[in-house]
Amino acid sequence: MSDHHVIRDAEPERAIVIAVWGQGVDGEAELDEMGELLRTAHAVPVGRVVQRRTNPHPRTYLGPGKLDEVRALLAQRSAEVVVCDDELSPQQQRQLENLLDVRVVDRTAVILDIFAAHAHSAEGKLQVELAQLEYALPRMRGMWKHLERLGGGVGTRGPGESQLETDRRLARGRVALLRRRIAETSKHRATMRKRRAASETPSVALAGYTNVGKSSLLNALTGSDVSAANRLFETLDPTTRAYVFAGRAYTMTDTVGFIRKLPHGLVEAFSSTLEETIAGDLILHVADASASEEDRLAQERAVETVLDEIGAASIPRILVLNKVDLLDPLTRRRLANAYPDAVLTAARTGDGLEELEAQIAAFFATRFEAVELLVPHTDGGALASLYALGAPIERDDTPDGVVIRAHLPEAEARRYAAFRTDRGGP
Ligand SMILES: Nc1nc2c(ncn2[C@@H]2O[C@H](COP(=O)(O)OP(=O)(O)OP(=O)(O)O)[C@@H](O)[C@H]2O)c(=O)[nH]1
Ligand SMILES: [Mg+2]
Repeated sequence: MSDHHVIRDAEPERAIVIAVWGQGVDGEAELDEMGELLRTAHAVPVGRVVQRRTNPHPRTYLGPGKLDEVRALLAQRSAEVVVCDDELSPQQQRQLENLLDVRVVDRTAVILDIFAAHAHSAEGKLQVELAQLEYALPRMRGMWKHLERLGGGVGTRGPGESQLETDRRLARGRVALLRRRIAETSKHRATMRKRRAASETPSVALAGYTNVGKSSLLNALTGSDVSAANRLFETLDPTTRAYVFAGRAYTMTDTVGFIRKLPHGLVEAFSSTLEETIAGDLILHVADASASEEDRLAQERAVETVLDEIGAASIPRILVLNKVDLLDPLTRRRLANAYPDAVLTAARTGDGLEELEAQIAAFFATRFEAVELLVPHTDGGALASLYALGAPIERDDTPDGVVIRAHLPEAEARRYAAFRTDRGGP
């Protein structure tokens, strides 16, 4: 698949970005984002060619006149690759490469490359490889062009063609293997999650567009040290942290960020991780308060689309507008007025974090009960399982037994009803 790769160790590659905008569409922000993607993939955008038309040209993406423009710009800017802001059909990509005589890469390939470079866990790597193979399969071709010519005649299969068939078969076999492996790891994770769910520790998931500050919020709230950087898709592997606030234990999960036109193959490959990590009790939808309104809304829509796709649409959520430290007071007040239910935060300065914690606590408040228990010394099992819940416990050893004060999830509180001293038994 090396012919789709943008990432190079040496000098960043110089790229001309091409895009098609429908009537009345302003894709400036999206093209800026493409620039960010390219920089993350160690390439530099050195020019752009945009065509206004209702739909991309079916065979060549851009029309013939615009292709001349691209050709001229390639030479003028000494660019060596053309990057398309949309996913190209295999035919479009092939045509463009033939007509322009340079490598042509589409948005999906760029995102796949970044994912490949940022995947650390074994499962993340498998998922990216799966998405890459699915993407490459219909695009496999051309490596044996010189042999293809030997085939020629009607009904004959040249050696080039049969080699391609072999390669495709190998790739399909690998796809099947990857799917099985991913299914196995995700089964294991599902077991872990069930264990967590059984403890009824409330779980909070961070979701949102890439680079909005999800990992920074996780770090600020839980005192962790998850990698946060001004790069797109810094986080790929989900991280779950235990977290105690106002005497209650929670888990908080940070996972991959979303982006407009997130390649479907990636969503599919990552769906098991996403479903399990996002399927918490509460989603914090984190958005960038410092983005323009239009941009932010487009980003929020992209996030909602993916949440929908992975079946998380019905999970309650709190909108968190992060990076408010970048706003002037007036804009900040306007935002607060426009989104009365949202929490304004700045992970960087700690601003608004208390308010966020209070909102999370309020959301779960109905699900917790303050209990006082007297557990007989003979009942070590009950004590052990109480501790296993992970909730902070106040403990007092008395001659009659162990006195416990804790906030327990309602279901757990019921389970220990027989030990309760703060109100009648069952
Ligand atoms: N000014 C400002 N910058 C912030 C804030 N929170 C995060 N950042 C910066 O935004 C960039 C992205 O932060 P991350 O926490 O990595 O964002 P993320 O949402 O986890 O990003 P991905 O993992 O790539 O999806 C980093 O450079 C952070 O330092 C904030 O409240 N204010
Ligand atoms: Mg992150």
